[in-house]
Amino acid sequence: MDNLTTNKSILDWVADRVALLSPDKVVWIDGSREQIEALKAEAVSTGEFIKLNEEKLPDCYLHRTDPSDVARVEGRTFICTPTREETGPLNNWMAPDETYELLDGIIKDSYKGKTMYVIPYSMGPVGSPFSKYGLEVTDSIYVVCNMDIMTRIGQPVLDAIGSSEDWIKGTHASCDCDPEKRYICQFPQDNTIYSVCSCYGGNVLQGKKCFALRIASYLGLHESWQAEHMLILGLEYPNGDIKYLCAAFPSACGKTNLAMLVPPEVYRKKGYKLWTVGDDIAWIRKGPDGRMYALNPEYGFFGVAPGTNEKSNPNALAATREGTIFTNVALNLDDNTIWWEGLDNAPENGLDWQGQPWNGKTSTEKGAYPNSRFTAPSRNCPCLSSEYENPDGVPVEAFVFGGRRAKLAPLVYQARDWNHGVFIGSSMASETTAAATGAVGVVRRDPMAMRPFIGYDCGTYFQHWLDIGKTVDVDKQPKFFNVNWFRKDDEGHFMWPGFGDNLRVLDWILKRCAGEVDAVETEIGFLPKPEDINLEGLEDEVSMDALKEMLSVDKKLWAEEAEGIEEFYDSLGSTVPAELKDQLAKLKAAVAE
Ligand code: GTP
Ligand code: SPV
Ligand code: MN
Repeated sequence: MDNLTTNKSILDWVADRVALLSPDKVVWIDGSREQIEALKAEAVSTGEFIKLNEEKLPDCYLHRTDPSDVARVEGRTFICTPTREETGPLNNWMAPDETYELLDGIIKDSYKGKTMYVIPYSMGPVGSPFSKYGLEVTDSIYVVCNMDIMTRIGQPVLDAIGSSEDWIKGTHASCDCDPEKRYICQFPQDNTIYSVCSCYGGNVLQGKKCFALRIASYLGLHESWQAEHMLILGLEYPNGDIKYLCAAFPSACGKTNLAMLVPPEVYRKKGYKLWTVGDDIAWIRKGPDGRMYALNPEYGFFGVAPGTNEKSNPNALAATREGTIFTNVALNLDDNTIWWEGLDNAPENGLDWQGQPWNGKTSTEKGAYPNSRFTAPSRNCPCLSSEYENPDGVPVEAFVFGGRRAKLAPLVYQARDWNHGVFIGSSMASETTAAATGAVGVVRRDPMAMRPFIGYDCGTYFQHWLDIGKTVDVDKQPKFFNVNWFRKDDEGHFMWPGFGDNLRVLDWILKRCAGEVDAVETEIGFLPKPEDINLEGLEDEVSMDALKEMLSVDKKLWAEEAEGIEEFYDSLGSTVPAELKDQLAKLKAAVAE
């Protein structure tokens, strides 16, 4: 096939990749449907994809990854900068030259007998002032087809790059998928990414975490913008006004669900509507009017499958009914459809996520892996915002942080100002989930839900947040909030119904932004008056007493929390901004008995 570009930097790099990887053949991904269809057919013929029931799930496929390769590997993810200090203490570090040598040694000639696919992709609509471009070479059709859903790919991207040398160089090599040789490496100074010995989404769909967060956060630091692990949603009021907010929750803590929620009936009847702009990543910058604007650089949803159902998230489910790739879910052999925990009617005649015979009625084993995922095109989402492709993004009223905290964190509270908001984000903690390898349910600090994704030093990242605030007029600054849907009672039950009912909290948040409701000032920030959270239609599920408990501040627990934050800041070293230490001192003084 002919090259699709005359860009010398691209052609030289591709030639260099060919020399290193020794593929039998090079295929440029042009973005045509015919090419993608042919690749899917090829993947079906080799067993890499299982074609699902065309009537029930048109153009949908199942893929299983190696059982050792089912989540992001934070322990094997590296930021490779000339000095250790640049990466900060939260990131793993290796020196660039040694790393290239190590990785090139592992992947040398590993494409022998295979095809090298060259994927030009854009993060953000092609041509938007926010957008950035990259190329990923891969030996995996699964990666090509996922990138096709998750990003804008092909000839228009090469045309937009033109003769520029400003694009991200990405190398993916599946090799033998050996976990001991698995490396996910970002080289921010070189605009370079390597994903080696893995085929799991977050490790190898480089547009997502590697580029749109790790590399992009580094670019944002130097270009005065932000790349955040945030959903973007719009709430439409009965009068037609739409207000947008961004929310950062750690992996598998509810971004996709919040971004697509169905308003409770009492709101729907009044004419409230919710619109999805993004479910995982936001690129944020100041607009010409001085307000902050957010854009979703992705083109699809790589969502957690288990728990997604008609009740919890009908919009996500609808998004997966066509053109979707399912990874590590169970297969229903009776009708060749898929299944995961949280759906009704577990198949009796099924295969589990590893392809073993599995009876969903009798088995005590899980059918789907807890971090099984769907890759669904955004256009399928029934509540996709009309502003989704707006090249300028949407104006942001609020930044919302949140995590899984069984105790302590109230349902919602508001920061006093920008710097206090940055303090709240910087000190977030959450229970770990199956989205990354390692123990599940352990509380750890996860600042701004970015712990695994900051492409440089954490203290410097906090400073960047503070610096951005200084560039925005106070009356145009988004307001900061913290939410917690995961508070548990003494019996271990969630106290808040969550999902669609979270709109009740968003309603309060946006009312605060509009100055339409007052609040109670406490030691930790502004809390709602319990009567200002609309419980209409929810009276049977949440009592006023329970709500009051979810909106209370336990000073003793907060004093312990402040100790934990101090320990965390100490572990981050000298770059933690003095402003945030002052915020911590204020909290400590306020909650001291
Ligand atoms: P990543 O894609 O890993 O970044 O995850 P995410 O933040 O998009 O999380 P997602 O919305 O996929 O939710 C993850 C899990 O949390 C699912 O099992 C959901 O069912 C559950 N969940 C989401 N929202 C809520 C909620 O409001 N309450 C409760 N109890 N669980 C929720
Ligand atoms: C996350 O883990 O935050 C995800 C899934 O969104 S992954 O793409 O694997 O990072
Ligand atoms: Mn995520």
